[in-house]
Amino acid sequence: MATRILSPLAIAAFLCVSPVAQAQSVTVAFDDPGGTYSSYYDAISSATVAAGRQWLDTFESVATASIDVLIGFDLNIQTASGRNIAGLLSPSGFMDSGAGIELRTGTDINGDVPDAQFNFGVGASRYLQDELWFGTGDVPLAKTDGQSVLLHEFGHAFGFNGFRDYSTGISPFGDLSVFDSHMSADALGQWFFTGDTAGAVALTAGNFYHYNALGLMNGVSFDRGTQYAIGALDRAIFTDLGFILAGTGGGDAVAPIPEPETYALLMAGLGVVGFVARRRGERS
Ligand SMILES: [Ca+2]
Ligand SMILES: [Zn+2]
Repeated sequence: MATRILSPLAIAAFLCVSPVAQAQSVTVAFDDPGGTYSSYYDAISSATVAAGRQWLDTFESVATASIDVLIGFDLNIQTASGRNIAGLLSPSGFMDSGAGIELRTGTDINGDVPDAQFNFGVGASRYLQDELWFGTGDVPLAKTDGQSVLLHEFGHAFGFNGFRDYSTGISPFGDLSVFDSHMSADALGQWFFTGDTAGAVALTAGNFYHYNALGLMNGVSFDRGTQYAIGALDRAIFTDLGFILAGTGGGDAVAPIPEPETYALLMAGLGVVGFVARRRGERS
């Protein structure tokens, strides 16, 4: 398992005089035996750090937060996949994201093991090679913005994930993520995320760790030529998940009892995201 560690890319390397000035960071490592896709490392690293930084900047996050991402390349997926590596049961008994816990508290529940893993499809679809665009400035109309895809993946790693079966809505092993704990279905089988801040938000049928409204975490359409951002609805939902908006104060909150969680997502179709669980366990 050749995991090549690129030099950690500090995302906020403040040369601060403050005695508590430790740089938050997003680090990127590659699982790429033989370095087959090494020509993409720089572009992917920059985009991953930039995307992760947007999450760290949006919510109250501690100076010691270091979100460590492992990037892989998968011949068998059409687009991209991602998973959160570790979870922790919250005091209320719901599985909380290790990546989210580290953002908020600096506690790294799985030590040196990466906190999130994102894979890019490199097989027949040539998603990485032909579809994604990495760069700054305007996204070409015929391309999907790689940084936006990574921003979306971070959204799953930090909170849009859970264990419910897409067809039944039931968690097969009884585990519920924090996101799951906010979910309910109406009499017609439409699922909603409900929270004090976000209100009732319709989730995407068959793909319900996404919403139907326009925005970064929508499960309906991920448009080419578009740069996505963390929007008001995303901020509201994350507030309901226990995150605190940057600049509004707040403290740390952690919880005990580690337990593994995994999820995977698969985007299918041109300009359309369809996410499919690839592993037993947490879905996104
Ligand atoms: Ca870790
Ligand atoms: Zn998604």
